[in-house]
Amino acid sequence: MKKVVYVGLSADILHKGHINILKIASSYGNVCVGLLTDQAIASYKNIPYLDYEKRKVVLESVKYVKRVIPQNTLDYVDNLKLIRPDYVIHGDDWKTGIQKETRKRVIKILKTWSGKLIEPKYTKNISSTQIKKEMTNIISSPENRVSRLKRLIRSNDIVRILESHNSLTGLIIDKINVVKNNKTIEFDGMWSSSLTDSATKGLPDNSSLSFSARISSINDIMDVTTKPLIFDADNGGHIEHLPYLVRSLERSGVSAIIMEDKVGFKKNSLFKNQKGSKLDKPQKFAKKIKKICTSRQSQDFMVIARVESFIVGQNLKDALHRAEIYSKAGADAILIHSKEKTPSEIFSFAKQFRKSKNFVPLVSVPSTYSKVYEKDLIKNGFKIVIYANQLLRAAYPAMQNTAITILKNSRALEADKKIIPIKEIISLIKND
Ligand code: SPV
Ligand code: MG
Repeated sequence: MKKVVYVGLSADILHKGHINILKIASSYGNVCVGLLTDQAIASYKNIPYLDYEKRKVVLESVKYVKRVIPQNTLDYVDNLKLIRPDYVIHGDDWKTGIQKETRKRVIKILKTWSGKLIEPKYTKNISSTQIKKEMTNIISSPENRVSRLKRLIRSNDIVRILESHNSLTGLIIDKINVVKNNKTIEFDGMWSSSLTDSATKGLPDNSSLSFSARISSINDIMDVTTKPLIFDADNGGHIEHLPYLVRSLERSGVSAIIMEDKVGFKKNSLFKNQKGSKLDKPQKFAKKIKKICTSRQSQDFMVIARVESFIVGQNLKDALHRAEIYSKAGADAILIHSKEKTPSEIFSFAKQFRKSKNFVPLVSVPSTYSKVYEKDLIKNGFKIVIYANQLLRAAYPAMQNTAITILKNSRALEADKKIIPIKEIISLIKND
């Protein structure tokens, strides 16, 4: 009988390095590929460009592969116990780094049935530059971008969103990452904030900036970025206009619309005085949600209902009542907003709402309760965290101080010390 060979792969961009491993593997016997699920990949880096099913189809058609099964964790042990392969094949690049422990566990479990680990030399210098360039085109295409937020919600413990008020901030969100505990951490997407988009244009956050101007800002951002974007639609405007707004948003590649249940003259929710802002009738607001659900082209385009009960001084009961109605109307997620200094009121909401059969993922905007850690949001059932205004709040005082420094010194030398050199700003935007 032919021997069984196990190969664990992510295979997002299938290249000659993979083919080399699979070819060697097939010379030992029948190859079973343990294909890492989106969730398994998200446990240590960003989710792959292509989802599990798409990657599976490609691998199944490779002649060296007999079958493909899901590997649900970075760890091989569960699958190995199931398959009991004679061989595991892996490139020799996992002896150090994040997969070092995984490798040790593979060797240990294989020993129990006298299986062997074979480690061919890792293929270096594959030209990934060209491949990545092509992939960027795929992932930044509107259809792919729209769907990406839902995929992130399914795969990640928490989806981390940061405010973007222009293309440069979009690029920061696209590119910045930090490595923490062997894990690459980055922002998953952008928030088009009514507050910061308006402020950037010198306007108050009272809907005086039209949706068409907002969409034009978004298009600038979309032109140069790849990550999903969530659109802050205030209260969505007139129900009759919503289908047109949704159409424009989808065409731009936006992944979700967030709509708040307030009526009357629009005021930013973080203002102490909410006089003049009233909550909409829940059933009336539910109709707006339904309208979006029926007018969207892609089922992956998400409608997120924003409950403003706590903002206007209403209680937990009112917030829960509304969340139930909005969820039944088709909301894909609920943003429970708060302007308290601690997350206690949103956590008590989450505790109750989690018991409901209409529970949908929760969204948090920790502007006033900024001390909350993401791990505590996760524990309490939150799936999306939106850092709603921090980049503008960082940029504005920096620019103001520079202007003051030049005025005070009647020259620019002193300001130079606190700002980046000209050559850095020139090379900031790569022209390749
Ligand atoms: C925004 O960023 O525009 C928001 C969040 O809607 S808040 O400012 O808290 O209302
Ligand atoms: Mg807003």
